[in-house]
Amino acid sequence: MANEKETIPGTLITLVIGITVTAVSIWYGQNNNLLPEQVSQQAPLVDDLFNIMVVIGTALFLVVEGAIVFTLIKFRHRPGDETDSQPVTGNFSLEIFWTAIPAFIVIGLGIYSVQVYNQMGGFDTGGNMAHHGHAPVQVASLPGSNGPLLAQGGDITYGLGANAEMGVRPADLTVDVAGMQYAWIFTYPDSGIISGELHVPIGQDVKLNLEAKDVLHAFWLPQFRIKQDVIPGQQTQLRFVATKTGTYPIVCAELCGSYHGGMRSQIIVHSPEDYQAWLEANTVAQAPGSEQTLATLTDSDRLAAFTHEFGMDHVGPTIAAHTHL
Ligand SMILES: [Cu+2]
Repeated sequence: MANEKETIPGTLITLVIGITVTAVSIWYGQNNNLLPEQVSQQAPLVDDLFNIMVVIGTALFLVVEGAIVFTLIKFRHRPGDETDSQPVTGNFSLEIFWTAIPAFIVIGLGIYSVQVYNQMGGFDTGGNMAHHGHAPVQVASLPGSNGPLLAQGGDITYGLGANAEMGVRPADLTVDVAGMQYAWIFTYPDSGIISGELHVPIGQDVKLNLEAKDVLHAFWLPQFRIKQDVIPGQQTQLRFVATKTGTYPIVCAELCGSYHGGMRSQIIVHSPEDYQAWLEANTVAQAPGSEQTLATLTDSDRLAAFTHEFGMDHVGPTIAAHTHL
């Protein structure tokens, strides 16, 4: 007689909560706006992985925090209740359940992220070096391993390079990047241009060869979703295709000294015509005739242009001490 009042079955409530949590998590995963705009062909690969992690994170947050809030209200101390709570000694099935689910999530995310890394050319960085006059890299496998680990001949390149599809053709544009305390210097081997900013044409396959002059740095293009360590005496690589014209930040992402925070520059993505114009203007400016003027300058004078651009006039002499242009 006491149970005559009709109630909603617990399974139905669980089902509604499950659907709501899933829907909210998927919506937030697609609309989180936590990342800056996408400016490279590689960016969507990284963002899709990130958004899936946000979906899973949101669902976990809602379930865990929801359970805590529900428990706080439902099992709160009521006036006059001096009894002990129920002794709980464990629940084997529940423990299996909450161990297995995170294990599947972590393994799944691991496999997915390796796939993204592979698609961005992380496993085949040196695969296209033969196109640029270097000796072809012979890759050997270590006993017991099933992947290429060591390149014979001492030429090992790390970074994000050409994936299997891009690897068969050389990059459209190659730029050598030197990182030093506290500036980036970009050298264009094809035209001889030296610049404190990175200029690239839109839609072109760009390859960066990175190397540090002094200590460890990291070359980070947040809008392109690529980042690579820059190491003294060891070349690393990045390869990307820009998809949007504009000016975007270049950030050093490795604590490299007292002015690390000021080690910034810019990447300018041009339309093909604008890039051609920049190329011509700078090829003229740095033509052999002007070299004499350049040669009469001291290192500090030559670098003043760069340091001024970065708003770091105070570190000019430091940079000069580390540069051997
Ligand atoms: Cu740095």
